[in-house]
Formats: sequence, structure tokens, C-alpha cells
Amino acid sequence: MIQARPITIADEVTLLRGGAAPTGPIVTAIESIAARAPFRHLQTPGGGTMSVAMTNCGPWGWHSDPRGYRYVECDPLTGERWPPMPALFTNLAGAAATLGGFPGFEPDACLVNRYAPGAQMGAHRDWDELDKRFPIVSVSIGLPALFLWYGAKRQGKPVATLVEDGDVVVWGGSARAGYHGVRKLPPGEHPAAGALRYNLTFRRAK
Ligand code: MD6
Ligand code: FE
Repeated sequence: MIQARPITIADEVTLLRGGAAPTGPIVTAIESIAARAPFRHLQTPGGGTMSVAMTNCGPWGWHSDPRGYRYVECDPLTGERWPPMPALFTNLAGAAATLGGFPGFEPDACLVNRYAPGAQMGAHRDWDELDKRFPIVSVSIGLPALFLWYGAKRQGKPVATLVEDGDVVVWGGSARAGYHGVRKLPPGEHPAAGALRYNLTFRRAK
């Protein structure tokens, strides 16, 4: 399964380099999820449109629109339930969480993010989940990006980590409320993902 030496980015924030390699099967799974629940650019409550395109798999899917952020059981675009979470994803998330120090993680939501060059994610925290005792597991696929860890405060100088194809970041416990983001994606070409970066964020929503 996962073979990675955990690297500490910050207290209770762990990088597993290559923890999700090889990513070819993950890209194939993402493509079949997107065939049923297409990628879309969500609107934010503030009136903006996100530069990252998103879809979901699993029982719950994260959604944003002018009314706010929330988890929904059906895709608002199609009215259908989100595609099931592949066993490959569930197993990977559980194994990564264990290596990050959070055994017993069973995600019920997988947000699938697609970054084209120029897309970015401003400093935010993942805070729409019910039980904050569960960690967040974040898997990077395709083009490399700079993952920014701000920690307890939204402002200040973040710790920047290059996350490459197959890298996994796990945060929880005292870091669960941590602010983080992704620097604007530079252009490039990747054998498995083409000119794109994907990111899976696994959560326990409910
Ligand atoms: C990453 N992504 O892409 C980290 N959070 O490496 C996130 O923190 C994230 O992509 C919430 C929603 C979408 C995301
Ligand atoms: Fe996030």
C-alpha cells in the first residue's frame, strides 16, 4: 500500500511524498466520476467564481453558491446522487490518515478539484464538516503546485511546500482549523494528467 516516510510540515500537518503513486488509476477514476458529475466552477457567497473547477464523489459533496457553503447529497447540476467513492480512494485516504497520526478515518466526502494553469486557492480553512476530530487528507495529482500552510492565522508568511504528483498532505488535531491555500498554478505538461493538476480532498462531512 502506501510506503512513504512522513515529513512534518507543521505541528500535526504531515506530507507523505509519493503516498498516492502511481496516480494513473486515480486519473482514470476521476475521468469516470467527471463523466457523471461534470467539473464546474462554483460561485462563492461573496459573488465571485472559483478559478478551481470542482466535482465530488461519495455520499456527500461540498457545494458553494451565493447562499453559502454546505454539503449536499445530490449534485445540483444533475439532480443525481454523487458517484460512489471508489474503494481505491477510500483505502488510500484511510491509510494516509493513519500514517499522518489519525487512525480510523473513513471519509464520506471526496471533493475533486481541477486546477488549470492560473487557477489558485486563497487562504481558507476546511470548516464545513460536523466532527472536527477527523482529519483532512489532500492528494495531489499531475502538475506540481505550491501548497501554502498559514496555520492558525489567515495572514502572515505561509510555509510553502512543493506538492507533486502522488504527494499526500494530512492535517488534523490541533492543525484541523489551519488556514491553507494553493499558489497560482504555473503552466506545464504531465504524462498522466496533461496540462492540469487535480487534488482530492477527503473529509468526514457528517
Ligand atoms: C490542494 N486544496 O489543492 C489543497 N480546499 O493542495 C484545498 O485546500 C482545497 O482544493 C477546499 C476546497 C478545494 C481545495
Ligand atoms: Fe482546503
